[in-house]
Amino acid sequence: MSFRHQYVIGDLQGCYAAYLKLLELLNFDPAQDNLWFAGDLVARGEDSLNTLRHIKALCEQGAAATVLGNHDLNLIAVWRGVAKLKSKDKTAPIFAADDCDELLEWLRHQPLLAYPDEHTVLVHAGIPPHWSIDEAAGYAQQVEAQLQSSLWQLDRLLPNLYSKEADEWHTDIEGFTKMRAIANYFTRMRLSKQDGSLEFSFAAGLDEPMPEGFLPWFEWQVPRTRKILFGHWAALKGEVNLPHARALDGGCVWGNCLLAYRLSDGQVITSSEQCPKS
Ligand SMILES: [Mn+2]
Repeated sequence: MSFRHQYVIGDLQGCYAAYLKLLELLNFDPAQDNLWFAGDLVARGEDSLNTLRHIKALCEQGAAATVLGNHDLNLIAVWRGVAKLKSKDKTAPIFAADDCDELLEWLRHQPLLAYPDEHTVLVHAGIPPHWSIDEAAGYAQQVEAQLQSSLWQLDRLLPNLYSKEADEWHTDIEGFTKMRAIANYFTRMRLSKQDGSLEFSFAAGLDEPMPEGFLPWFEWQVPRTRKILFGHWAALKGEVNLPHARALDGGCVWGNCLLAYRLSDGQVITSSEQCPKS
């Protein structure tokens, strides 16, 4: 199927009004156009429930696709009783809704990595410097298989996806440690070393001092066969635009904007609609 336009949209975080405004700006038509989402569909914005419902419906009619972010994984963990609902996340209405189970069943079947077209790859946080894109796709599938498995298997996986300290990646890493390391690269990474070591405390902008030995993951010089489109790092405000990496989280939920990257020409369309304060 060929689309009129395809756009990759950065972190929505439940900013439903800003999302609808962006669709209006794009003149989005689900019969002709296609959307890709960089994950973190839900959390701090004013209406995560309707954001999730809207995107699920679009995906089911073949007009959209998404990858999972850290807030999406957290929503699944809260659903399964593995994580506590954080008060700053405005996601309680999802768990009170009649269609909660349908929404979460759908969400856990979404991938960690997707190919919007032959030139790009989409992930929530990034791809570490010590993995090729093909290797990354293989690792993504290993975690996706467990997320999409039986609820019994899902409930074994979820508590193991969390730890304060980042795990070291090595060739014989296995089991849940490996699953957690993979999920951390795809959904939480900002700074890394060239060997893939991670640092989770830094979330500031690029002009702030960084811990010794670490760089933003996309600054390690690695030949890439596709441009990596990513969200997650709101402090970048979508301003990182390298030949091999493009930031798309405009920090909408923090009072900035929502970004849509047009796949055909790389143009970025910005919606500055402010989120209602809740
Ligand atoms: Mn995130």
